[in-house]
Amino acid sequence: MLMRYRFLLGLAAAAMACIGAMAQAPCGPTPTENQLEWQDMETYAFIHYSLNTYTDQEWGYGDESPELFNPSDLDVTQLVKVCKDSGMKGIIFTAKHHCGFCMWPSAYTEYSVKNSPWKDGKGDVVKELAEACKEADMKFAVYLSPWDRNHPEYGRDEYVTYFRNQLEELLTNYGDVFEVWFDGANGGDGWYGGANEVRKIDRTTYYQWPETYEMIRRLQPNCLIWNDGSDRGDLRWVGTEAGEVGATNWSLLNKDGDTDWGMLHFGLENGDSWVPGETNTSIRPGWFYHSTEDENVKSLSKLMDTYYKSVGRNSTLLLNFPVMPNGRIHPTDSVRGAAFARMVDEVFKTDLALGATASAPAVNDGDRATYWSPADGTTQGEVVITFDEPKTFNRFVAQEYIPLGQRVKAWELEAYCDGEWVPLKDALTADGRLTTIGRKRIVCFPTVTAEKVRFRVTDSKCAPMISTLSVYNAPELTPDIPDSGEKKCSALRIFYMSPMKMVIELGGEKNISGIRYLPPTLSKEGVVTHYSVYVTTDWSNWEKAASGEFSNIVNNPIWQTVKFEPQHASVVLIQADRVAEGEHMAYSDVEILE
Ligand code: FUL
Repeated sequence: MLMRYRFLLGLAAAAMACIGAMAQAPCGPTPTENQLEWQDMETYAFIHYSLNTYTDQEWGYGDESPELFNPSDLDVTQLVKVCKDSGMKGIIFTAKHHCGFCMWPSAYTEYSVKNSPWKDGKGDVVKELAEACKEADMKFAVYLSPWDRNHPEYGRDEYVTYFRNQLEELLTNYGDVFEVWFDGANGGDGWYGGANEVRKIDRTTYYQWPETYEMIRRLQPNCLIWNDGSDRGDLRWVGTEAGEVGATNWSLLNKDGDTDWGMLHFGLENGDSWVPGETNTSIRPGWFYHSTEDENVKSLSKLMDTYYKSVGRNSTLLLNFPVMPNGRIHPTDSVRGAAFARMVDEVFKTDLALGATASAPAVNDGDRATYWSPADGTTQGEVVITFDEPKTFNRFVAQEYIPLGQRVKAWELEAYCDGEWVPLKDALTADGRLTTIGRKRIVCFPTVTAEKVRFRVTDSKCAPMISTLSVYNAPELTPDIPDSGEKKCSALRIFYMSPMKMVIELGGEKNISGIRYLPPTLSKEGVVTHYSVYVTTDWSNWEKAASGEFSNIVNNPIWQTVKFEPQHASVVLIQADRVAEGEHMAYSDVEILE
């Protein structure tokens, strides 16, 4: 494995530098070649596109008609170009989301593009996209939802066979697949062939993952398995869809046993398996396209923050671009994506350490396969980089030689300015402390001008192995905070709250067209998953304005917008038909849309 890695980088073993005999042994679990190659992609895209795009939902129930799928202008080359121009190295496509609708003409179901008017049922989005990716030299991967709200047999063994057959189609007919994404969501209820019921499964046993994994390895030996369930795949979820992993991030987990939130978010220092974290988030609040979110595309500074908190924290960034009903990515998203890619290039254009003198030349020779390790094999040590003349900078990058394991537990960074060493702290964490490194750790701090920079490992599991230390000066970014664009009622008055109801007085009669709900973000307690909205002008005749599900609100606790036919009202009642946990509804904020 190590040899192959060196080979991939086009290096001879003789190029290794500063290796003590002891330091060459692996330290705990090590990555596979596939995992190493995958992490080197750094940024790749998700594309969420399905029937939800046509129903303005985040999760389909499974009974939506295939006839809804009829894009007027689907152009997969535009999708691929937008992703590529945004710096993405590949695309993971929602071949099947929870609604069960297949974006390819699967031989095993009628619920697919073959029964849609698009291309008279002769189209295959998966095929077109896979081919366009190949053409553009982008990697291709699939998201196949294990939860299927359409399938009549969901919850029984027959469905597991169906799921595997579908996976076999996807891994056989569409060329190389770099990753398979098995979303863990399972809200329980669904259409299920007309049964309209709640079906709970035991995630630890139902899908019989070991057999499925065997098939994947056989059909696509280079494919990585993403699974947030108890059957450990090759990659892990980082416990949030907000776009950040812990500043301390071990690429390790235990092979067996439950994974709690902390293990997902920070990894496990002494885990027995190499399971690196993949940070997934959307360029918009939701995963699917909603025109109401056109003004809420992430700002450039937010995207950069996300980059530092994913790629810069020993993870990768899986950034989602939703497709509009016409079959294209919205121009705001593509412009923002391209600005993001340009900014990443700009920030990391000139490595100021490259021309400097390092006390261990392996760290700034531009070669990731050479590394510095303390000569005596101890778990502490330092490297000083001296510039020819004082340099101005605000970013520092450290990389471990991970083919032999992740080692560093704590380190410090200092700049030598005006005759003294000043500590440089991580500005993106509360305490500024520097802990793990892994494949890449980026530290952001206020701009300094210094003659030298000192990197000091203070604690490590085994002798540290540092392949690269780099220094950059990022241009200043002015944060652009997007406006939601909606006109909102001011002077909201929550008149009354009972455990599952909230009554809001509008302070006079108004025409209202919707509500917005921001759930509590730190706990599932009281998060409304199913709602009804009623309005009245006289407190006695109540009209139902809307009801439905806030799909995926638990994992992605963002503003939820409910639009309805304009209603004349002086009082609005929001009822929680179901909450994720507990017996009371809770909220961070509520707005009424005029
Ligand atoms: C979640 C799903 O429920 C969302 O709809 C989305 O696909 C996201 C990437 O994963 O768990």
